[in-house]
Amino acid sequence: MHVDLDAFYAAVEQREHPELMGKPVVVGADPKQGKGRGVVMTVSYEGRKFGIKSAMPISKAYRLCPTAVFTPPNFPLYTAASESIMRILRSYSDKFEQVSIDEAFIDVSNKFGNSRRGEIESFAAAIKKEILEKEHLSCSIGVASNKLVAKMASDFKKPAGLTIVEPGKEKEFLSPLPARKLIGVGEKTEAVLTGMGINTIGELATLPADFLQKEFGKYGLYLHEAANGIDNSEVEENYEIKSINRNFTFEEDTKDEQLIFAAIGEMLEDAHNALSTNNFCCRTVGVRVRFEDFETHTKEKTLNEAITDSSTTKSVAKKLLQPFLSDRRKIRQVGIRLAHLEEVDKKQKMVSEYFHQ
Ligand code: TTP
Ligand code: MG
Repeated sequence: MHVDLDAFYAAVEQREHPELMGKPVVVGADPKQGKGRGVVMTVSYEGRKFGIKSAMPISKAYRLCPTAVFTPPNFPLYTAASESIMRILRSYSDKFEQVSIDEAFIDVSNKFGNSRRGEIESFAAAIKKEILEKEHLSCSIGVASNKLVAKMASDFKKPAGLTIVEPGKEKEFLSPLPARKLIGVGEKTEAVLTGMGINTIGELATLPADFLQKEFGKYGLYLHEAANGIDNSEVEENYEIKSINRNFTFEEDTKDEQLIFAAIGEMLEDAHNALSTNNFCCRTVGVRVRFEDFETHTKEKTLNEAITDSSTTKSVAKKLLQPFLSDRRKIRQVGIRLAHLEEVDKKQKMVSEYFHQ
């Protein structure tokens, strides 16, 4: 199963600023009345109707729809949303692989038989519902017998789509799609293929493997297998820990500072436990506050020295929280983040291991 969020950055902006709902929203560089440089990172589905696309010059996007809302990216917000979504997805399977900020594979092969369409549909619906309820974001899901086809399937019907490719139907599904849609086929390959009279994945699939290998080398073999719907790669967990995050939603929205600090303190203790079991320390402490109206803010501080104790992170977190506590709104959810993780003094560890042999 491949899950990909819909118009991710733009959807987060719409969520944070409800007045942008239903409008063309372009996330990227400042268009400066059409004279700006830089590119479009993404655009809401409302903006796609005007022909605006990711990676397009921002000046062109402005020409296509000058009345669109143009906004610069707010990465901490996207990262926070991504992290909670990934935590949700991870809970649906033991085998999980995050591919980018807004997409992941989950291996569900042990959960269903071959043709339990109804079960798969309700499983996918449960995932969508949880992401919608907890994060107010929509995603598209593709299900297939392998990762490649699942990823192609999640892209097939967007936004909010669900596409199930039954085992044995992989080639049939891919065949009519344009060759450019195949994962790994970029503009250059597309041009070469067009030159050969190849426009669809189905046409590409008919070219012999050795011919493609001669033309493109090892990548040619990949093209042959991919076009034929073959992919034997496993869903692999990326074990590298980049940060530790915890969130807590209050039973009732609150302004009670003691309650808020207690929640933060508990999460920091928990995060420090996770750190010390892995013999890690951190340099960045972050807090995340979601107000009753769902507006979400993050604040971080990076220190020069490694932090190993929770009393330091607690006092940093307390300071970071102050401006949010004076807001007139109640708080719905608080979160913490420890990042810039480093292994605790490697040398020290080696010495102590040596003496304990
Ligand atoms: P995508 O999943 O490719 O795009 P998307 O989520 O905006 O839209 P879709 O509904 O088609 O999935 O990328 C995820 C995010 O990555 C996107 O919101 C912004 C960012 N991004 C860039 O910054 N530059 C790019 O060229 C692309 C393609 C994406
Ligand atoms: Mg996406």
